[in-house]
Amino acid sequence: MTVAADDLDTFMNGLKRRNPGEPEFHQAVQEVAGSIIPFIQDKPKYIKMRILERLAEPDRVVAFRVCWEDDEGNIRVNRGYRVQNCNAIGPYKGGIRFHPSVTLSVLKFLAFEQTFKNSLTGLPMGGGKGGADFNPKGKSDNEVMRFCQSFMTELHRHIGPDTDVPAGDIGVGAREIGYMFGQYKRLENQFTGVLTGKGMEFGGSLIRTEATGYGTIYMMQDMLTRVGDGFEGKTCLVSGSGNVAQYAAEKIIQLGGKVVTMSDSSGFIHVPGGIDEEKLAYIIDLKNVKRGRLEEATKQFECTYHAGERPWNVPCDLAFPCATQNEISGAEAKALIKNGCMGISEGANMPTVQEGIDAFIESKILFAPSKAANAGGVAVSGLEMSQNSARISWKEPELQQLLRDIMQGIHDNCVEYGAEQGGYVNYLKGANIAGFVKVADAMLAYGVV
Ligand code: NDP
Ligand code: 2IT
Repeated sequence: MTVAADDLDTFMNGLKRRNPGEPEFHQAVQEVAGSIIPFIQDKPKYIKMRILERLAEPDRVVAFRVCWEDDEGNIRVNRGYRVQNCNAIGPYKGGIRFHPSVTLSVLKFLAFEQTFKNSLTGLPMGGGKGGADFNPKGKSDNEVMRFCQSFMTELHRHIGPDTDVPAGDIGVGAREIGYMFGQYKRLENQFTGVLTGKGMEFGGSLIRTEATGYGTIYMMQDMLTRVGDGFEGKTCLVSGSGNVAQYAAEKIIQLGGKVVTMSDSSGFIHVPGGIDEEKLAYIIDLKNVKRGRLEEATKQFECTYHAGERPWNVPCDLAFPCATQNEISGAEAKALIKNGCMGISEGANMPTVQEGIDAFIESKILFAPSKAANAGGVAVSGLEMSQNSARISWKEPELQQLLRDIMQGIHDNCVEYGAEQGGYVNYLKGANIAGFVKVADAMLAYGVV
């Protein structure tokens, strides 16, 4: 074994011992440590100051009870969290997830990843993530409102515009941000930019809604351009049908690609002729307004529905996982490669298991890892924070250009740190190292804190 591989084993054994029963957190740290440990071998300042060990221990974890009353008068109890991973380069920043699968392990993985992602944007934001094991599906608006208010009644004392600025994630969209912002404002008697993803009437930013999905596609566009290719005529798989998937699909269509799948947690639709703007508008209305199931699309337009399945066995040129973590298994990654897929850009956080990532990198196809590919969302959140601080609103063309430039910057940064002999770019390595260096150097400046 090389020194680096030996060190990785020792490091991971210690991490697993200190954090038992947290498989998603172990997975996320291992993926980053696999790039960082070889990188710091000849940089004793990072080793001596235990930078990686410190980054893998959150600054703070808050866990709390969230009680609320449902429409039948039953008292319900959920668990809420905020994981504040690292504020070395700015206030903690990251989304809030409401989903029954939320655990401390999931939020620790997300807060850890967010630290590197936010650094990559070039904006002054630290890493955090929060959420609850609350299931918004099937709940009335009033139930969601009561839950959000109760959640914020505890969370408000841990956040603030210069302390920690949450936003949306799975199960948290414009409706939930509105309810939480209203409760924060009421409790603190302050109108500040404490959340991002707000409505336009109360300090939101244009294109925040579109930013994550668009950014994921821009990342692929930049990878394709680098190898002299483009989106025109490419068959694309998209998973998910929520915020990120919707705008990833929209941008693919605008760039001349063909989106042949979308999915939700029950199954996927296959549309061999492609999802056009009209079909996408139907899907957006179905998911955002009617809060229905994707299967209903079979009644609206020609498509096949595959219950309980994921789209990765459908032949394609490009794939965009935009639903959730670990949604591409090792076998599915290999099926994608075998069927001719030439590129993956991850809209969701950690959608590919480690075996799948290894297969993508080994086969040398284009692979943009989530912390680079989906950073457009938090980047525009950072721009929302700037606008709130200055009490101004930028216009759409300006914001579109800023998002485009930030994604290009992330791409180029990954190339700088991830270029290997023979012209192949390991974007995973590039993203991990580029994200690490800025945070690590700030931590060195602070000494032992
Ligand atoms: P939404 O809640 O808007 O949509 C989530 C989509 O994924 C839905 O189609 C949902 O299906 C599906 N999904 C959720 N959980 C599962 C699961 N366990 N198995 C299968 N499908 C599932 O969330 P977003 O679009 O905001 O987030 C999607 C991903 O993108 C997440 O990984 C998130 O962390 C990441 N992300 C989001 C950003 C943002 O700005 N919103 C920024 C960066 C990353 P169903 O309708 O059945 O629930
Ligand atoms: O995973 C993510 O980057 C997000 N959910 C968005 C975070 C944010 O603060 O906009």
